[in-house]
Amino acid sequence: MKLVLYFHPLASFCHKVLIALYENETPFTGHIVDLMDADSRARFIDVWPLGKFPVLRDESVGRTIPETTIIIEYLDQHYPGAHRLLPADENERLDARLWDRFFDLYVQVPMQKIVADRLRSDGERDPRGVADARATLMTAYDMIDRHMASRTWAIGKSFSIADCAAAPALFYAGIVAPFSDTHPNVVAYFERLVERPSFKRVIAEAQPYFQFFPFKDSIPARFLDG
Ligand SMILES: N[C@@H](CCC(=O)N[C@@H](CS)C(=O)NCC(=O)O)C(=O)O
Repeated sequence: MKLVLYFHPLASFCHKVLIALYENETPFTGHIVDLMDADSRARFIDVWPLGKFPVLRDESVGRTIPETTIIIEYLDQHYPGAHRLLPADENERLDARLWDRFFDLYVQVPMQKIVADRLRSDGERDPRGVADARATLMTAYDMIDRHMASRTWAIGKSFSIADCAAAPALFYAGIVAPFSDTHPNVVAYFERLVERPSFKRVIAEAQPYFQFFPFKDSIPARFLDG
């Protein structure tokens, strides 16, 4: 087996796949992509022209696998570990895929919009887009709060791909648009995610890079300690 993951330790979508890999202790070689470095960027564009990471490369079959959801499904199909992140039961699997999409599209994507806007120069900012992203996040928090009132993990009792998506999404979203005083079930769910060893490891590995996060001053102190 020769799995190579192109990623960056600070990037939230990369965290999603790292959690899946760590949950099953799947062996892989990490290849850090620095998009600010012209050579590193050019080499990565050769692998995946859209320049979005993470991307998995399975050298044993010469296959490139982009998109976090597809990467986790690929790992589940071809390198299954003790912990199946796509449940065997059809109804549960549909639920896992639904909540995976939910956390990607309605938490990660609006969070990314807010972060990306902070990096723009004054004349390039998009206040309307940021306001829309904040509104989407609030609706998503309301929905997650209702959903998690009766569940341990996103689809119930077992940890799945949906929780891999939820952990980094809520981590960064909670920094740019806090839910701590308004959504108690989101808070309780997030605390369970934070205690998960796979996610703890991801956060520990991201710590040296938090200084580059545009909202670094709002990162809770407990995540900054080693
Ligand atoms: N839909 C993609 C999203 C990946 C994505 O947006 N990755 C971000 C990092 S968290 C990225 O590559 N950003 C760099 C850029 O857009 O230039 C997935 O699920 O893999």
